[in-house]
Amino acid sequence: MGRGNMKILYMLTALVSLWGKVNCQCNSVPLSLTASVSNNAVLQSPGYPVTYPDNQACSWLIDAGRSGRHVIISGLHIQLELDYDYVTIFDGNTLSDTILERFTGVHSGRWLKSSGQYLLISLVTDYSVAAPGFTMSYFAYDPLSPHDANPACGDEVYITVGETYQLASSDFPDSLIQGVRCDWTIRASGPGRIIGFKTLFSRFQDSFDDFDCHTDRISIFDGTSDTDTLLGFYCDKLDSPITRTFYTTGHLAHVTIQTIGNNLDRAFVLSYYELTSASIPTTAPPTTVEQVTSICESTTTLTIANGEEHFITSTTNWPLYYEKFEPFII
Ligand SMILES: [Ca+2]
Repeated sequence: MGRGNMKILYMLTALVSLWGKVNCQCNSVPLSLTASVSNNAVLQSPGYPVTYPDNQACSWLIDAGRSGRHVIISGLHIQLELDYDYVTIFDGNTLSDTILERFTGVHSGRWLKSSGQYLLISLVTDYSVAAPGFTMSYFAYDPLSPHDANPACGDEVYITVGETYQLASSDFPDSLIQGVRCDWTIRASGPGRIIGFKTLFSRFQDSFDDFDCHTDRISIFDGTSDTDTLLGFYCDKLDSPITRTFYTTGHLAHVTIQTIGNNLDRAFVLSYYELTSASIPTTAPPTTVEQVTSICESTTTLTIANGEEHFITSTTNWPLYYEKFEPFII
């Protein structure tokens, strides 16, 4: 029986057994969400990752907070009943605004940027056959405030307490070109202050095996040059779940970006801010990342210390498809 015939069978079943039954969990008014300039938030469809309900017309309005900012969606994974259930993303705050994308079926690892302050997301499902739905991360990209998020290579950036700053790849979200090398020095307001960094968006799909960032990477140094202590680096592939936070020991930081890999699709947004060492969260993520590879059907013991944050993914390819295992028979 073909997929279409299966759907007709479901339709008949629904008509016979569920006539008049509407399981509506969504409000017709969009749920308002505010995107942060300092953190990613996660939005998921009702019931995710099991199944969404039938007969839904849900919508979510994401506000970047003010004019000049943009809503960035990343890590968008969608599993919908093909051709019958839809996610539509509008470039504005009404259902009559321009459609950025309309999804049905399965999509993985997508990202989108609003042209203005708002992004409206709509989920419409019909009366039978459900699927997991969608999950995505979102934040507000502010290219101008408090400072230019794209300072010229070699610039010194002065920051003050109480603001969140962003540093983005040039022409974000367009891709960086190969062979870029840029350095920036960031100065907090004075001794006794430190600087915290984290990634909001990182698209470095250079190599699935490049977990150590040998090619494209953003590096954070504890001082004013790349000869100072390396605090850590970011080279996360599209949709990496790993968002590490690095803290300087003093009020100076040096950031470098290098792109020498062959991949043409790379971009990033960092957020950073000034704080005192006493205000570092006690649950700060680790400043190094250890990759543990386990073999299926064996058990791996992982040890974590108090305050550490670890991530488990299915494979190093995550969130792309895992590799097919072929039994080897002689
Ligand atoms: Ca459906």
